[in-house]
Amino acid sequence: MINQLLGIKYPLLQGAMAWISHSSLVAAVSNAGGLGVFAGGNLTKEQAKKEIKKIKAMTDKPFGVNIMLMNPCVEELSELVIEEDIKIVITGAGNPGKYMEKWKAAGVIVIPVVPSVALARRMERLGADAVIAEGTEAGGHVGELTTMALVPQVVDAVNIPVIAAGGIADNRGYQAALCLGASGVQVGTAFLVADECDIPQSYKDRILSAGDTDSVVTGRITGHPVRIVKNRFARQIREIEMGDLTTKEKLEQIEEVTKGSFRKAVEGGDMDQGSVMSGQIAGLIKEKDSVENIIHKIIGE
Ligand code: TUI
Repeated sequence: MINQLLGIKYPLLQGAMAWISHSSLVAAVSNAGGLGVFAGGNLTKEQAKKEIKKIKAMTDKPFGVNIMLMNPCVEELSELVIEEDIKIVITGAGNPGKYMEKWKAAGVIVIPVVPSVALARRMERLGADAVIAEGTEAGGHVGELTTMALVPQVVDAVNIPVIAAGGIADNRGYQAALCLGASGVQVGTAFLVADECDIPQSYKDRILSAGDTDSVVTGRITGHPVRIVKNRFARQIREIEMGDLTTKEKLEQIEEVTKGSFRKAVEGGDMDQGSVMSGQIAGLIKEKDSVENIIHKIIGE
């Protein structure tokens, strides 16, 4: 069902990862039969346009574009996907309600990430073609509910396909998601170690060496909790959060230390001071592999 909707071979979407899911990974996932998803992240319209052109040159298979709704350029990016004739848009980190009508009118398939039943219902009412129910096991910006609790409740609440995300990195996770009623899965962390994933080796090594309890959710106080690997940066945020400052001062300090921290990890390979986003399932990922093999192992081919 989801395969037909998206024109893909396997019901597997690659989770958009800011600064990471660019042309190399996205094209590899789409070429291998999944849905590659380009992360608009915090890019400007011009930066995103350039990368979309690269993806189009690297694959003739369907791919999606993720619009991260906290991006200051979100209005421009919402236009860009129409201008570039993008067929599939995935949204994250907010409510895409105000863009839905425009995208639907342009014939775009819209798949919002939802952290709750309430938002899933609202998205269905606004014309979403499917939703991604993402549990708090996921890396990056997360909601409160676990995949195990969230997915079946969303499945029962809506009549559109539900894609499960958060904590899925092997065939057991894939099968479990289907058992919960999901029509497909979204996988992020497992692709971090893919040969085609263009991040520093230190980031890949950190994922490969991670244990089950090596991630932590930081920044709850900001209203935008983010799951990252425990490191000096994570401890710094935790110390600010637990300290004696006023809330306003804490928020200012967190903003200051967070500025540029993703790029420190993703471009500089700084596993100590960078914001190293990862899901809880990193502990299961023990070897590097090609995108194609990673997908085949998860699907069980
Ligand atoms: O978006 C993600 N994961 C992300 S985005 C990101 S970039 C970022 N960096 C720092 C702070 C915030 C973002 C890194 N990782 N996953 C999808 C997702 N969406 N998770 C949770 C949500 C979500 C949360 C609230 C979706 C909708 C929502 O709606 C609230 C509302 O307004 O109703």
